[in-house]
Amino acid sequence: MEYSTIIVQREGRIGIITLNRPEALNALNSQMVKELISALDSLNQDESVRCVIVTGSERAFSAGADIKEMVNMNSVQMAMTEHFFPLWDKVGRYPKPIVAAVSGFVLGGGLELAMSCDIIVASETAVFGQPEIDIGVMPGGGGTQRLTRAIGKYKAMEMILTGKRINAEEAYKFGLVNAVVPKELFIEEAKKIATKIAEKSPVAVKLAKAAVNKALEVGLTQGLDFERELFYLLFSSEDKQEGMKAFIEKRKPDFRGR
Ligand code: DAK
Repeated sequence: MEYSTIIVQREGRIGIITLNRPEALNALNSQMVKELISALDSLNQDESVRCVIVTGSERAFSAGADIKEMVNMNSVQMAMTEHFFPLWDKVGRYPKPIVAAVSGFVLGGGLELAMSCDIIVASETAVFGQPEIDIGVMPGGGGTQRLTRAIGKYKAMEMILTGKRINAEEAYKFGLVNAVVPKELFIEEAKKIATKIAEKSPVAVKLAKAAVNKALEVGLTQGLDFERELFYLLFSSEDKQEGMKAFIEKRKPDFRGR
């Protein structure tokens, strides 16, 4: 697929998707959503890619869904819109880890996209918000659920009901982001983390990610059962053999994803 609203690159074992609608602060329109889904599919199929970074520009990760595209849509048209739900679903259930590298505006659907990723690295200029209330709606891409799980009911309630934005430092304090770095470094920092993940066994990474996500969906007993099953499963991977042998032989493991 030819991309007009995103840029897709591969750097070693990392796939990098850059949102690229600077004139609209990377607002997510239907074209961008389609392209994101296609890019994620192709990076997932590419065995050489072990971790994905989703990023935007220094000024804006994304200012949310494209309001100009939604302004004349009624509820039936919105419900029939195929292009939004598949994106959250795709990112939320993506088998490979996704690091969001965010800077500037991270608002509405932009914040929901970042929160669907697994790790969030922020530039010191990042501002986070769910401002949908200001345009007469509410978060619809997972914001009420993911933000509440990330920062707790009271802070989430204030952000969602008043449209209050928080800065990167607050986001870090509240546990919404993994790291805050100078604006020149947010992509570099995300690459460092992605590179570390990409060196591990892709099988172990995939199952560990699934197990952590399970913790947000089920009770403790069911979560522990799920974890144990995946743990046993890893003992039939070649990567487990390689990892343990490499430790004993005092060398770096060569993980192949088998
Ligand atoms: N949509 C469309 N265009 C946008 C935009 C947006 N969300 N945000 C910014 N732009 C455009 C502006 O219209 C402007 O375009 P021109 O006027 O130059 O043509 C350009 O980007 C630059 O923006 P500003 O001139 O406003 O720049 P400022 O620095 O003054 O302000 C701002 C930046 C980010 C504070 C401001 O632009 C702003 O408040 N933007 C709107 C933020 C917002 O309300 N975001 C939430 C959108 S609603 C769904 C699931 C989820 C969603 C939808 C569906 N389903 C499951 C179906 C998500 C909904 C949302 O995200």
